[in-house]
Amino acid sequence: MKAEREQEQQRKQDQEQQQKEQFTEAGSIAGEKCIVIGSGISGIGSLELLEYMGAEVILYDGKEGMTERELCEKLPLKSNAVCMTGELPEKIREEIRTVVVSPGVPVDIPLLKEFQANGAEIIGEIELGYREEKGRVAAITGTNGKTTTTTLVGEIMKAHLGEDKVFVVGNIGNPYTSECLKTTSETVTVGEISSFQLETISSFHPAVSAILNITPDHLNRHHTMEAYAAAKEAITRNQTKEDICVLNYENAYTRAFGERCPARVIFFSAAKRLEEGYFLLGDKIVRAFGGQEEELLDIHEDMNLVGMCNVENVMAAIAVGEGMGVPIETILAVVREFHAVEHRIEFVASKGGVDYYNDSKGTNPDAAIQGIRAMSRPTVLIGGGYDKQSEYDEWIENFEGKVKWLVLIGQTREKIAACARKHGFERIRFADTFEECLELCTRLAQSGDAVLLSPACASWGMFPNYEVRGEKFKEYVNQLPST
Ligand code: UMA
Repeated sequence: MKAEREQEQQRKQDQEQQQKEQFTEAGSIAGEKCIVIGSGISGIGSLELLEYMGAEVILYDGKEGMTERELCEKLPLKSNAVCMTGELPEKIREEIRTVVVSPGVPVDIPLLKEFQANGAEIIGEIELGYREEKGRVAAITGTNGKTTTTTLVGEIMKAHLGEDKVFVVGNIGNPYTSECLKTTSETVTVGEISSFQLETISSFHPAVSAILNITPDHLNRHHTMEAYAAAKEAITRNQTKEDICVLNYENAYTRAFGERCPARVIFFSAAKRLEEGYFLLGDKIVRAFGGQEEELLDIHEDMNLVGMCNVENVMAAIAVGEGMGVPIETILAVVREFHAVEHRIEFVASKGGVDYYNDSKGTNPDAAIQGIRAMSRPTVLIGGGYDKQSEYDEWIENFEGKVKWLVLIGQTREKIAACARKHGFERIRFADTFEECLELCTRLAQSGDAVLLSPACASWGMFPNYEVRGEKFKEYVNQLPST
């Protein structure tokens, strides 16, 4: 059994090395024709790295109506890349050997299938960055909590190694390809890795991974929960028992995955006293190992974050930190100082006795459930946005008399309203613009209430991303009179 495991481990290491060498060996990518699909931040990061490595790069964007000229305007100053939009010439579709695809591009589109059929390798920006990685990697995925946990792990690693030895990359908004060349054998990269990004990895191999939870999201892209869960589980694909995977015991998917996870599993639980792992007991976060229990933190006295979701994020971050070899005292000191990540149940201001919270990152029903659960006052809730084909029943069931008014915006507003009415919730208002919505919330809220932007939907369609939506909310709140 042990010999088999060692063999398997060796096989994975050899494969990984081979894939890395394909890129780093002198001349392997130099002069090769590559195509980067998508001209967002991952596309531009990939393009810069490929050009640095000597590849001939085509930048392609499939956005309808985009001209080659518009695309060229996105090129970095020193780039020699060729820009292409619309139908690609057959010659290009046949001769390209490496395709670097942006996370927002579905992997099953005909263009990618054709490249694949012609023998090209399809990789994502994370895989491309990882092939130049020289240090250790901690990688965090999950439907919700990724950004908070990744940021906290980043802070923990910086406290341990120093600011300049840690890179925080990935879905958090910082492309891996922009940092990977700075890595050394002494650095650590902490990655927030989305399911989209995990669909296009092959050799990516974190020393410590975490899957915080898996609940319905992005089903328009992954089609089934099984496919979505499989994408998340791929974070452990190249891990062995020498590595660690941190999993949530209270999530059915991640608990079941613990049985077949290739890495050593460390569980955390907000509900159950575990024999081994991290768990919540009363108000204390406790660590149990080797038959010994140790109280680590009081969730009220030692944490500045609100909501049970954040207790889970903190437990996961402690587990990842310890897995990466950081002393517990360092970890706990960082947790005590850590404040909410922007746009995640972020307290903005109190105006006229009303507390305003920005949870713009509540982009799916499960994340928004955490938002509403964290409120302790009657709440005017802002919901709605881009349709990811989510179901809203569970979110609405969690209103539990706390939501006074639901103000709806965006593409999903009718669907959410219908669902709310089905659950007997009638206090619904519609707004056509975000400005109208914000003014309406201020009129509906009374002193002692909260206004919460936690829309259960992505921002696309009304905003370029959830950050802009959150910024607009904060700008509006900050200009309100204090009394
Ligand atoms: N495009 C095509 N063809 C398509 C779809 C898109 O050419 O079929 C083009 C678009 O026209 C556009 C470009 O692709 O020019 C956009 O690429 P992208 O959507 O991958 O955006 P990036 O700017 O590269 O940002 C991506 C992540 N975006 C998505 O996954 C949608 C960012 O996560 C991430 O921060 C960034 O890479 C760096 O890693 C954002 C996100 O919304 C925050 N993530 C989702 C989430 O958190 O729920 C997964």
